[in-house]
Order: sequence, then structure tokens, then C-alpha cells
Amino acid sequence: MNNFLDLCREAIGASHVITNEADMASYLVDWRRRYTGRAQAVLRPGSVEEVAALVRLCVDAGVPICPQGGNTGLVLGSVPDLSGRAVVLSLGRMNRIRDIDLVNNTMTVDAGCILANIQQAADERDRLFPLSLGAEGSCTIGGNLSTNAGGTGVLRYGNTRELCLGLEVVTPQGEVWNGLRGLRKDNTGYDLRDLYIGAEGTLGIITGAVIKLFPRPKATLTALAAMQTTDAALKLLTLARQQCGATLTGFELMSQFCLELVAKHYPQMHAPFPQPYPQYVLLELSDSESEEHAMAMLESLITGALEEETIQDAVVAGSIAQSRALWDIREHITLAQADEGKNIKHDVSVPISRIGDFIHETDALLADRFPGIRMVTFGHLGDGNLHYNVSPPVDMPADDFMERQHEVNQVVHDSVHRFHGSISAEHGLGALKREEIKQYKSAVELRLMGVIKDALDPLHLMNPGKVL
Ligand code: FAD
Ligand code: 2HG
Ligand code: ZN
Repeated sequence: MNNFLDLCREAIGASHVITNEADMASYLVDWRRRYTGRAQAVLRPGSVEEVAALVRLCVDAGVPICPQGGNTGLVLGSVPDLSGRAVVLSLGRMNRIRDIDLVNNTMTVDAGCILANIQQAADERDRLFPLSLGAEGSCTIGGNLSTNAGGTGVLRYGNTRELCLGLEVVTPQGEVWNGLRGLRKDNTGYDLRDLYIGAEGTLGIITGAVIKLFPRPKATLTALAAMQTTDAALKLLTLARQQCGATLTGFELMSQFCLELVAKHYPQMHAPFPQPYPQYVLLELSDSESEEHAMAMLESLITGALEEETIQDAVVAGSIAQSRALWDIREHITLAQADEGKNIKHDVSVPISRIGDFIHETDALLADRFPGIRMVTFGHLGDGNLHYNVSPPVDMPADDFMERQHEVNQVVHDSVHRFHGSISAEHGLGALKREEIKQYKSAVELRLMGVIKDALDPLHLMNPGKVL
């Protein structure tokens, strides 16, 4: 008889303590299905009090806790290690929208709310919650906050951090910190909220949040532009910022090879141009006045860019369906690259002005070592964030390539470092980049992070093996 698990059953109900291998399986494998961890149980609490009670039981029994939301993370943060000692603490049952305040423009939510449900609830009240990413149908706001997720609206609305006003957190000691303040100004000491955001579950468990709402745009327009180089894409970005200001809400780069992969694995999704171009930008404008106003702005931008030959072709979506079709191409790159076979991801950022040079220089270094390597370069160009992913040369067995993953990462991340960039722009460190980051962060920064971890979680029970 396992006394610890019996106490968990007493605390949250036996049906919410999963120990059966088959039922635990989906909680233990990461989204890319590369890694399967082990756990003694999956715990599914239904309230903040239940989370706190479980954490206290874990402290008493010395059991490590791996918090989990939608398990869509891409850096092995949400799955436990191989020891089998940990429990997965899933927030999935805590999915209530607690309150919407239309005057304060805020929504208070449980951490386990699915992002798409939050977007929809905002929409139904004529508001916008602007966080948007490919996994929005299954990721949770708690996971978004814990990874400080980015996505496609960052250049206008910021990362998840900028979208959060308050948090409710269960500490590693099992206390509840109620910081659910809907305040836009609050300078009363250290910012604990900002400490928990982006902590990837290593400092406590987020159970609730107050998030910001925005006016719903009157019109949203999408266009796809084709160009010869990433420098031309950057020129278009400068033009778009000058001419459209805050109306510009999306600016996504995709290379021709990304589109080829999507068309190969999803034949209905292809670029609406008579010929291929090396690079494409998916642009989104969100206008607070009217569709006519947005269209005039977009047409003027595109006409000007065509005339000065910054871009070679462009289409503007004429309907919601056409807009969806363009976004579908962008959002299927991750899936198409996975369908193509094993690959290596790099979620990097460099100063926007250096993106062209970074790609040029790093492409050459990789091609030199791995002739025929296939670059799958896309991402949030407006934020200087590239998904600089690579697939093996067609004639190289994928497993041979994966064995050299460390070498590939070293080339890319050293290059990022030379360009004063970050080796994780938006996905976090998890277990995947935990060792590598030590090469790129200063000893002072790493020491300060360790001091914070030791102070808040002295027993190191919160998501061990992640981040630090
Ligand atoms: P999980 O994967 O369950 O967890 C992620 C991390 O947060 C783990 O370390 C976990 O321990 C911790 N955690 C989860 N919930 C809590 C909690 N309540 N309290 C404390 N810690 C917690 N990311 C981007 O930034 N931008 C993108 O554009 C983007 N696109 C994606 C597209 C696809 C197709 C996929 C599969 C992923 C994408 N991601 C993206 C990565 C991922 O979706 C995000 O990081 C997302 O925010 C994770 O949310 P989740 O609920 O699935 O968290
Ligand atoms: C995106 O922007 C995600 O689509 C996933 O961050 C990136 O597949 C990837 O590497
Ligand atoms: Zn991304």
C-alpha cells in the first residue's frame, strides 16, 4: 500500500489519481513523441485548495512535482524525468473562466483554461485576447504563462508576460499566494508575478490569472507577399511599420522550402502564386476603424512595395476562408516538417536588423559541415524570432543526422551568440536546453537564477531537471 497515493486520493478523490500505465501514457510523452518520462501517478486536482493540499503531501513525502497544462511544450518541460519518483500535476480540470470585467478590460481564469476557449469567451463579449499560436486548441493559459509564450501577435501585443496583470500561485510549500490583482499600476515591492511567468513550473504552480483584454478590431486583413531575400522581407517590415503603425499585428516569414514541405504533406495548402519565390511574408492588419480603411492601408503598402520592387508578388485574402487558407500554410509548417521525418528545432532570436546576416552566415556554416542539409526557416520576423529548423540531407539516414544533433546545435547556437541573440526566444529551456544555456549565460546570471530557485524551492521539488 502506497500511503502517499492514498492520501492524494483522499485529498482530491480516487478517480483523479491516475496510476494505470495506459491512462498515464499521454501525460508522459512529449508533444513531438521523442521522449517518454515516468511517474508514480498523474494527479488531476479540481481547485486551488486541492493543488495546495497535494503540494503539501508531496513536500511531506519528498515527491517531485511536474506541473502540466496542455502538454504542447516543445522543450521537454512538461514531462517528468525517468526516475519514476515524480507525480505529474495536471491542471486540466481547472478550466473555469472566473470573471470578466468589461470596464477594467480583464478576464480572471483558472490556469487550466484552453487558450482557444479564452479567445472565444473574449470574442463573445466583443473583446480580443490577442495571444495566438498554433497549439491554441490544446495549450492552457497556465502553460502559456509558465513559458511566457510568444506566438503571432507579439509585435503588436507583446508576449504572454505583457498580457498578464495578476497571478494566483501555489508555492512549493503548499501555500496559496493570491496575487489576482487587475491593476495596471502597482509598485509595491518585488514583482513576484514576473518571477513566476516564464519559470516553467520550477518555482510554483500557477492556478489562476488575471489577463488583459483589448478592443476587438473592426476588421482583420491578411496578405501573402513574395520576395527574393530576407533583407527584402525586412525592408517590407520597415515600410509596414511606418505606414500601418499599430494596425500591423502579424508579420511571419516563411521560406520557399517551408511551403514546399507543406504542399507535399498537405496538397490542398499551396501558395497562390504562378511561380515560386525564395521568401514569403504573411502579413496581418487589424483595424479599429473599418474594413475599407484597413484595405486602403494594405493596398497602398503593397502597391508601393511592388513598385519599388521590394516584393515581386502579393495576394490579399478577400474572405475569412481565404485568410484562413493563408494562415493554414503558416500553421502547418511544424506538422509538415514532422511528417517529413526527424528534425532539429532552433527557436532563436537576434536583433531584427541582423536577421539577414545571421541566416546567410549560419546557412553557410551548416552547409559546409552537412552538404545538402535542408533549412526550414520560418517564424515571427517582426519579433526577430526565427524557427531556424533543419531537416537532414535527403541522402542521409535521419538517425545518423540526429546523432550529430549536438554538433548542429553548437554551430547554430554559437552563431546566435555571436549575433547577441537568444537560444530560446519563446519556447523556454525545459530539459532540452538546460545544459546548453550554461555556455551562453554569464556565471553571474546563472548564479542569481540559482539563488532564486534555492530561496523559493529549497527542497528542489518543483519540476526538477528543468531550466536550471
Ligand atoms: P505544457 O506543455 O503543459 O507546459 C509547458 C511548461 O510549463 C512546462 O515546463 C510545465 O511544467 C509548465 N507548466 C504548465 N502549466 C503550468 C502551471 N499551471 N503552473 C506552473 N507551470 C506550468 N510557443 C510559443 O511561444 N509560440 C508559438 O507560436 C508556439 N507555437 C506552437 C505550435 C505548436 C503546433 C506546438 C505543438 C507548440 C507551440 N508552442 C509555441 C509551444 C507551446 O505550445 C507553448 O509553449 C504553450 O504555451 C505551452 O502550453 P501548455 O499548456 O501546453 O503547457
Ligand atoms: C510556431 O511559431 C511555433 O509555429 C513552432 O513556435 C515552431 O515548429 C517549430 O519549431
Ligand atoms: Zn513560434
